[in-house]
Amino acid sequence: MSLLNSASHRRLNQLTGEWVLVSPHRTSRPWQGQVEKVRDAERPQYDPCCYLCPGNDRANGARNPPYEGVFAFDNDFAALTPQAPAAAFAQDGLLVAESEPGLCRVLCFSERHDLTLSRMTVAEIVPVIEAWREETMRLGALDMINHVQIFENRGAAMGASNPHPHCQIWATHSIPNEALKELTRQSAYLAQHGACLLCDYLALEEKLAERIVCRNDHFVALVPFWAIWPFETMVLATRHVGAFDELTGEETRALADILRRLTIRYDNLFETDFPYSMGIHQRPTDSAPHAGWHFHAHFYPPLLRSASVRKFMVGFEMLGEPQRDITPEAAAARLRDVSEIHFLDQAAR
Ligand code: H2U
Ligand code: ZN
Repeated sequence: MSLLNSASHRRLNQLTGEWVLVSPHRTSRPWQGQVEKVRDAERPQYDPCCYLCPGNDRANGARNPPYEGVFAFDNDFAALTPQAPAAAFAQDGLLVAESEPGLCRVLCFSERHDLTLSRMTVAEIVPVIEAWREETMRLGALDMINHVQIFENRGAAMGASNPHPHCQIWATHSIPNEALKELTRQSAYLAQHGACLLCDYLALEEKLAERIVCRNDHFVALVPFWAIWPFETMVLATRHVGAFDELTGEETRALADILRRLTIRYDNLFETDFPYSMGIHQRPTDSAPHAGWHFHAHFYPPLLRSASVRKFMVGFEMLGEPQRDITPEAAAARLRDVSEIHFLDQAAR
């Protein structure tokens, strides 16, 4: 028994500098809650009431074209507006605000209402990644934009308003909190060690092989040593790249492959449409070199024990710091153990 699998301990998140409390001994406590499998209703390929399906009207009156494949548009209810006046507000040094111009986009992955990344082929996911690259480059080139955040909320449990496969893109003037923490830590590591934090971390994880879920020639999916959510994962490029514009065609296909395989494993874990918030962290677009930035994605899924039992970030987590019971090593083993053939395809066999 080592510290890491027996007694309460804290682990340092090297990317953010924040700690997570791990309580491996609690996984043996009794559980009398629900454990049933829960599946969303079968979805049609086209839903006449869906505001993201081709040819349908959106909530503000615009109409989607009869698109096939990917389709991007300006969010009709954008959280950021480009016209925000350049102004700052401060009162007695305590009430501080600043303007935040930006743009919000919505990107549909497919015309098919019933698909998810886990049900799409590599050939179908590649255009999604190409659209992520184009959106990043176009938005990032704007003077007012210094950071582009791509994220997908999947499932009602994570606040997705619509099951049609889509993500959001928020381009902001400022570098938001999470990216700024990672930027600070990665830059400091480079200055101190003359090497990339995530290159070094990945090399260590590959040597230990304990937290790796799956990999291909260009990407690795692993449960980070400092994961907060029970089945949290990170997808890391094996080469030191900072953003989409540096990915080769082969790396783009490899990213599509790893996203597909990881999301299949997630769906298979509890035989459900596995909810998560997922996002890509790439180098800020403020035109500084940010040589320490290493391209990666995070998956934050809320589920803990079954399709219906989720983890809540409440109590100590809200007032103290995040806490987990199942260790990252045990979570990685669970994800490694499930098949890469989607359970719906297994049933069809
Ligand atoms: P989420 O499922 O992650 O909420 O993303 C859907 C986005 O789509 C959401 O931000 C936008 C919402 O503002 N939207 C439109 O832009 N037009 C619509 O007609 C409905 C929803
Ligand atoms: Zn739809």
